[in-house]
Amino acid sequence: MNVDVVAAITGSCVHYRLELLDPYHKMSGKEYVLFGLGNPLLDIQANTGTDVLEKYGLKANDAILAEDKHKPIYDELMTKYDAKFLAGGAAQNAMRGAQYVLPPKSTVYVGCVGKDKFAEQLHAANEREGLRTEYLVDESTPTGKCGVVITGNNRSLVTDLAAANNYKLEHLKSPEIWKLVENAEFFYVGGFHLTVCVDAIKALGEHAAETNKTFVMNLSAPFLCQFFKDGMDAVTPYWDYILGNESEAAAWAEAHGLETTSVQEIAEHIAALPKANNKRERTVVFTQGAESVIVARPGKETVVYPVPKLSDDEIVDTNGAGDAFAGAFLGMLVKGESLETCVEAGTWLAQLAIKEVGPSFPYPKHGFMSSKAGIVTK
Ligand code: 26A
Ligand code: 26A
Repeated sequence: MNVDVVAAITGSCVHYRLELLDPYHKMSGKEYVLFGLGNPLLDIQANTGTDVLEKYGLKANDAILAEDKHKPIYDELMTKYDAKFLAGGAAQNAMRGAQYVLPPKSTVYVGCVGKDKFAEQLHAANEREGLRTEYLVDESTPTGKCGVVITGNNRSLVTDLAAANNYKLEHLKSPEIWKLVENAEFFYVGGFHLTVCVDAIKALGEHAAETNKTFVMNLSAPFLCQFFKDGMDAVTPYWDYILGNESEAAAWAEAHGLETTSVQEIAEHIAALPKANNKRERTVVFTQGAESVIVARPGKETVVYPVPKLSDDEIVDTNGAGDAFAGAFLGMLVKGESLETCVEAGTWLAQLAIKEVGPSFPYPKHGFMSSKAGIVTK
């Protein structure tokens, strides 16, 4: 049957028909519509016993910057635990995730790497998955790395930023890169970048607010709310969407003297904070691992989205689950889908990533089938 006839019969198929004719109809096929900024890192990931956590004083589920006492962990993971080398960096993972659900040439990512084999591996992963890479290259510093200690369903991240720490506003403002910024309609910045270059985050936030584009950030890790609070507060007015998880929400509340541990109340509080661009309301999205996803918007009732159960034997590891959620959420946002579909796709891709080793997605690609709107990606 002709798709137009199907559409005429049932209104719910109108959406499906548009997707078939032009899967990118809401952005009219514009290229590189989503621009990302973050810390490009190579993950050195191994399954270990809890003894490694104890030895290095790590929590089972956390992300920290490596101090000198942590530095031997990378060699230890490689020599004692048969570690795998995987493309990582939280925002970079999310951008690959967004590209997973978007048409080719939708995403572009910047950050700083060295001139070495690790950088080549990151570049190759991005190219394979269709994420355009525009790295600043610091030839005198090695590419950053993240030790990923997997114990059961937990992951502990220990990061030596190295070159990733040397990202500069000048790179973002260079004519070639700024042209990409001006072309983009959506921006995604990892909260982790607050440790590197707040000025670059501000420049993107200001541009988005002035031109009424969409600016999305992720809280990324509890320590950022604690130790990088000033930088975070300085960019908070730019947040159109802020993503995070339950432990980051709790850390935000503690750092801001909020006397509640309710993830919903914290989300509602953040949603109501002042904004730079009042043409867009803020949306706060907090994931909670296996528990429901909480979405708050000012003046609206908070929505709680259930998360399908995963059995233990389906879980390979949870490294990159939150990034995958952010990635598909962003992808659907770019496609102009409803908030409900954004959350549903986020959950779907997070659970696909959980079934892969590290922050990776299955290939050949799986298509996302929204429960409400028919097939959204192929
Ligand atoms: C500044 N820090 C600590 C970091 C990171 C980071 N990405 C950027 N900056 N610490 C860990 N990651 C990445 O988080 C992903 C999982 O969400 C890891 O590389 C890992 O792939
Ligand atoms: C750890 N367990 C049992 C989990 C999950 C999970 N979904 C089911 N079981 N841990 C994480 N997720 C998914 O990843 C997103 C980001 O953490 C959820 O969809 C969660 O919102």
